[in-house]
Amino acid sequence: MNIQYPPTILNYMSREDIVGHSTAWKVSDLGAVQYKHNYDPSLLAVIEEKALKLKEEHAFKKHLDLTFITGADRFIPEIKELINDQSRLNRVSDFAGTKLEQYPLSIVGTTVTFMGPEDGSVDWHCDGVPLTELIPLSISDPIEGGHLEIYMNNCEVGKSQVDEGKAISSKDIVTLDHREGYSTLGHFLGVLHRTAPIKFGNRVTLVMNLRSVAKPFVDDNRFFYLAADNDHDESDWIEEMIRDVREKQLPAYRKFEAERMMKTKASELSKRMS
Ligand SMILES: O=C(O)CCC(=O)C(=O)O
Ligand SMILES: [Fe+2]
Repeated sequence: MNIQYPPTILNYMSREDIVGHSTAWKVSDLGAVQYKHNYDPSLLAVIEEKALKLKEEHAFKKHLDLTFITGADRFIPEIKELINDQSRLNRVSDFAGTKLEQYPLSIVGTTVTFMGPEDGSVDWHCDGVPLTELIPLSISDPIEGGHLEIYMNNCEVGKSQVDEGKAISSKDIVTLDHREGYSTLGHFLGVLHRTAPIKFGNRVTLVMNLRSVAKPFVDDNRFFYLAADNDHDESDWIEEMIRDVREKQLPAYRKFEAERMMKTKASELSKRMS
């Protein structure tokens, strides 16, 4: 693959720029970054072509007014090329300032979303996954709507407003226009966002989800998100989750805690000695 460094950055926002205050439940200080990617256009075209063929049978619209194929790499093996692209992982990790890995749960590791007047877009939500890379596969020209809207305040404040049927004021929103050839990497855990409803046109997007290698336990995929958004046999995805907790999340958490305690003890000792 043809690696382009440094990538052209269209937009960059820190997490604090977006939320307006520091947060504790996070894996990175990145908010969102939109940059020119270097993925093979013919690979993306094949992924889109296959996704459109699969749409009828495998895309569904359930939660949040979004039509999408969950666990898209189960049906479109070409997506695995991007999952396994080490230069991609290095780049997103550089942006996040911490090592990232592919999100492991097969139902939400990768998705393909279809947005338009009939397909819907995606309503206000905070992501369950820690980070997401949005790779536009096609954006119609013209398109009316379909840009990303990010709420610039605490997620709970905005979400409760939405749930009470109140509109989010435009002065509290920052927008980001998707562009073909440009990825958006968002750390949208605890960050309220949506796609502006599409009045005309459509967009197809490959969504590749990520998490922190050091802190895989920082995750907001609550049971109802996973239950709402998947077509797997229940015992399979629950088993997959249990396995991940046992084999990855818990050991990482124990290691993190042990290191934190060592650091606390070392700093107490150095205070006592000085
Ligand atoms: O494609 C977009 O503009 C946002 C999609 C999104 O928020 C999501 O898939 O969780
Ligand atoms: Fe999202």
